Amino acid sequence: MDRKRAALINDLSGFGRCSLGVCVPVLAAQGVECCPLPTAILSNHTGYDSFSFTDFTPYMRAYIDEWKKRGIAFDAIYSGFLGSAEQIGIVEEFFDGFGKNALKVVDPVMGDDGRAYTTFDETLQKEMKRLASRADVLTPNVTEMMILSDLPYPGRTTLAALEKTAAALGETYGCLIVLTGIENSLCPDVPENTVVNLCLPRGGKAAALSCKKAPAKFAGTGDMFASALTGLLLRGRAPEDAVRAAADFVAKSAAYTCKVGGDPLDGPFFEKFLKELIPDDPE
Ligand code: PXL
Repeated sequence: MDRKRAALINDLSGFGRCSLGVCVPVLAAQGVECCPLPTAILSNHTGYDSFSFTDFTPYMRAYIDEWKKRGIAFDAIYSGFLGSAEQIGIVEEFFDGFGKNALKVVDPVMGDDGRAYTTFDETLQKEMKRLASRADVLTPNVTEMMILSDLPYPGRTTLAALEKTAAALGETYGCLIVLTGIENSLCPDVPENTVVNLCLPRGGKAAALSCKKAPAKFAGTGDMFASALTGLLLRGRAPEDAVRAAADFVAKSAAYTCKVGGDPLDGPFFEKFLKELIPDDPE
């Protein structure tokens, strides 16, 4: 198997499947060597009513300098949850130092359901725009796409209108845009029990890819999706195919968790489905 190595810039939430707790197993299952660069260490993700939070910003540069000393090279750099403007700057420096031959995937984690996360003020939004402009692959949800596009969140809209905004963003940033999690509550042209992900390859044709919607909204699904997508793209899968397979992995995990009565806040039981991501490898 062709060996690939990825730097994963994200927080470590000890409980509640998300961020590094999801990225590492999902990429490792696909044969990718995972090198985590933590941005913060939390007891559990911020969706619970309390959590401990240790900001890792003061330690990140010394950590990265050791990687530089060792001359480590990466095939992919994937960034997720970032907590401060300084941290976004550190990721930009990381792209400068390690990004030359790496696929740069930015999941611009900033908000959901029309609201920016409380930690994400306007300064941070501006910084995130700069980082997003460096990406090869950008995986916003609708809220994040609107923030990146300086547009208000639509009450109701159509797939065609979202595609137009996503295409303009892809044009501005010169990258593959995967717009995630479009549902009927926002877009009446999406069927009730369906989630659509829009895949807009750079200079290519847009595709609206549907999968089954789980009856509950789970934490961590964005991280599961972006991690699976990064691995699939690294393995050479075409964007449309990679989006379909990543969405299928998330949808199956969520449906199973609903069936067995898991708490959506704890994230989908994806562990059972990791085997489906393992490549067929003759070696
Ligand atoms: O899944 C996104 C995410 C990542 N990291 C932390 C979070 C969240 C979403 O709530 O709280 C710490």
